[in-house]
Amino acid sequence: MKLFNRCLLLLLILISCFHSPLQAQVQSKKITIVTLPKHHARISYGVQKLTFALKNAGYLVTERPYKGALPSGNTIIVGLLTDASIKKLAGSPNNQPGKEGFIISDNGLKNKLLIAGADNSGALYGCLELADRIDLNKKLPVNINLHDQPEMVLRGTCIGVQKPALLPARGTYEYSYTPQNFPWFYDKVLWIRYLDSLAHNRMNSLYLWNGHPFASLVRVKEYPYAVEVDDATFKKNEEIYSFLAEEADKRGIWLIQGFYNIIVSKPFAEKNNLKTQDRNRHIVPVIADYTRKSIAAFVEKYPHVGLLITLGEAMEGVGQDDIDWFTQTIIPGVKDGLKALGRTDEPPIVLRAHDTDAPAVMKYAKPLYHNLYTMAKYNGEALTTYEPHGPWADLHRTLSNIGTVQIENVHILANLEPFRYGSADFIQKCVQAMHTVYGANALHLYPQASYWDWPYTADKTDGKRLLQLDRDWIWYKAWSRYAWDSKRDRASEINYWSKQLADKYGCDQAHGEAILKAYEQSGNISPELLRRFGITDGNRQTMTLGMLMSQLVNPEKYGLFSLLYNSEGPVGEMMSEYAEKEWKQQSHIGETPVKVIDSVIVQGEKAVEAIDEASAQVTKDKVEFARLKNDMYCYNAMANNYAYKAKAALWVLRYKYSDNVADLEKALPELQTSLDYYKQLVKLTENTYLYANSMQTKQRKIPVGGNDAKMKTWAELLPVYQKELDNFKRNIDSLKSPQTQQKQKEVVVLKDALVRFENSGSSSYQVKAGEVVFSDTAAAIKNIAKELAALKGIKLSKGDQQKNGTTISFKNDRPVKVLVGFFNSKMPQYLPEPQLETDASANDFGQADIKIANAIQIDGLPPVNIHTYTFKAGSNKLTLGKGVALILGIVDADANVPVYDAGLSNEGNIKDLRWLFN
Ligand code: GTR
Repeated sequence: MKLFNRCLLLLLILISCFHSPLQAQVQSKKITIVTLPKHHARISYGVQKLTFALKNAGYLVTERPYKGALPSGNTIIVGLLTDASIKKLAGSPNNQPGKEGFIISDNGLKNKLLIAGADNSGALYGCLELADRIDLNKKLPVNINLHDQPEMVLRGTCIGVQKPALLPARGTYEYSYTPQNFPWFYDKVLWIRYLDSLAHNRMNSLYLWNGHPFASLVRVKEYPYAVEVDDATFKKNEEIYSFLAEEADKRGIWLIQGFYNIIVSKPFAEKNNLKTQDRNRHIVPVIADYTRKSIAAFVEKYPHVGLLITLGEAMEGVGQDDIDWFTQTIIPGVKDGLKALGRTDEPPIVLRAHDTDAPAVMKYAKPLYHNLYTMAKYNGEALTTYEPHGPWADLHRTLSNIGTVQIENVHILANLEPFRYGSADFIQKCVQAMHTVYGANALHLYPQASYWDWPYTADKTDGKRLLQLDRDWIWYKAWSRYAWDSKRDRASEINYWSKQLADKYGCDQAHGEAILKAYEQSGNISPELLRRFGITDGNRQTMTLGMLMSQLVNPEKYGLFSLLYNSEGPVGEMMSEYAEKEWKQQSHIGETPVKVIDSVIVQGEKAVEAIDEASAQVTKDKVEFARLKNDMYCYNAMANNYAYKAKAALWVLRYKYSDNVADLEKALPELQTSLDYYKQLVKLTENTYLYANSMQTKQRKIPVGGNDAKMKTWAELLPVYQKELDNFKRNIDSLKSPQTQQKQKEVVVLKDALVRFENSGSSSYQVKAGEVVFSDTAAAIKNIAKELAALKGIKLSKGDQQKNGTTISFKNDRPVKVLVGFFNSKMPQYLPEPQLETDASANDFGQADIKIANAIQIDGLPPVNIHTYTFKAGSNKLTLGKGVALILGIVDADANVPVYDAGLSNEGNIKDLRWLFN
């Protein structure tokens, strides 16, 4: 008992010793947040976040409305500069913050701190800024007088309401909003997490991408049958969409719905006997009426949601139709909606410069509507450079100069998928280039990887799949940080990011900096590789899966996308140019392939070194760190795989001039080394990744076709690369020994299939030298690839093709392929070859690739490349857009149309080296 009493006494003494300071501490940590009555939901949201941060730092927080006087204790006042009482407290700041700006100041305010926003978003950002500072230092800042505002006016991300594969019997981008298609779309908790993260990054816009969202979201009185979801889903959609728009608005985020033209819903198409989308369709009145009314209904129902318009892909190419559609259907649709609401303000409309002549469209649209924005892809569908130039930069500048705001679209990152990317340095320089080179002032950001698979990443995990939102935090954070302010000083940025990384992985600042270094070294690898060796900036190429030798030595045979080289990198040389100059002993210009070979090898090594250095010090989030580390090893293996392959390719390109087999022999060990690195990549990814690319349709072509979600892992591709090496060895051997020299391959002579033509008036001609190819000109064949010489072509009028396009109707009992000759020229009179970068349907008939290149020589005309269009048995129609092309015959679908270069061109023969690897 005595002992108990003694203990109790001791305890009481101890308590009393600590009591007074503790009480004092609590006292000084009491704080009141005062807000003006009837404030906007954004301010409530900001105050809520601020309260949370204060409480976390140990403050006792109370909130109360302003009633004429301020409390005597520690107080934070949150309001708008437009309010007289707030303005008074702010004094008369000489630099009043602009749109979305704020002041945080305790200047001359004793125990008061003021957060004054230029507008509701500004007040929100002021609260978030203060909350961040409290989080960092665990206390309220003192002697603060901060004025800030964002540099870019729109800062947004996008989410694809789309899937990795097409739905049965549906076209590209055709996904209705249903819980079956998109379970995540109905997950409110996930939305809140995502919106919170956007707000935390000070993003103010969120774009939803879909082909035709209207039939999932609105009913049009005149077209009730167009809705393509059942009643229960429709209700759910209304509910979740309103929730999303409202929650976004609370966070200062403007929701924007994207759509493609001209796509209609399936029930609408069926009822009106139309296709849901048709690249070659002109404007049809009933579709125009339906679309206009759908847009009006949408604007009426969701007046605070903006619209993002793609005037292309599913609409007859660039031209008057685009202008008419925008000015006579879309803008009037928005205006109808506003009129029905009695509104006179104009919600913003964003016009994408994709597959359309945006400057021309804007010229006609501007007088009709005032709140217009433009948007164009920053580096195509990839991340390649912060030194853009050339014609693509010209387009951006033209759009910026219109006087409306130009938004930079960091589109699908086809060369970054699926590895982690977080080079703050590269990203900052890109945002700077957006301003200085392009004259733009807004950002639209795609997910770093797995766009088509939102919300998941490609990581293979034991349990739950990772979310992009979590995994790619640094991607979102870096772009939005520089969208807010691109001019931040580099030395402080290194500190900032090192601290972020040190906190995330529980290591000291120095090791945080090592992690940053790994990100930044690896961050140059994919951009450099694609811009120097790639075929395209489009997502038809998955760069991390590697490239075939034939693609490196003859990229022009794979639909080389010239913008990649003339715009989307620093000035430099392609491999073929480099090889030619070397052979001719001419001097080189700018970034050469050899420079990139050397630089990616070094960067791969440094990235691995840096991540290894950090490795031992990591104490937090170890599993994620291990994944990041593995990615650095992947970057290194990929860099070397490409570098050694490019070295091999340069020897092969030299052989083009030297005809010396010794050059090919020098390529062999380089190719072997490249394959060894690829095998490393297979090992590193086998258990860590589900796929390399999230678009898993036949639209994927490079390195090989991605039909039916195949060929999407490194392991699947390995046999292909092994085979190209074996073939190369064999072909070198056969070149070396004349006895075993390749036998001249038998020439396949293609034969006409049995087909009944239903076009009236068209005549045929024998496809051979001397024959005239058009009904209205004298142009005649001079030389023709031997395979084609037995076919009958269809003689068409060149003039008519230019004016109206080409349609061939026929009946066939067995599947067939139509051989179409495209003139290899960018001149507007010629029909452009199928191009997946601007037309996602460009491989619907298997027509994307060139089969026989330079197949026909006609005096005065460009060389002709043959593509084939496959049709099932039945009544068929081949529809081509406006422009001159040749229909060279129809053969059985299983006929073997060889893939090669016949070299028949008025400019002389072009050497094709692809056979070396076949
Ligand atoms: C296409 C690309 C699509 C889509 C489209 C666009 O060429 O393949 O995935 O991104 O461009 O820009 O809308």
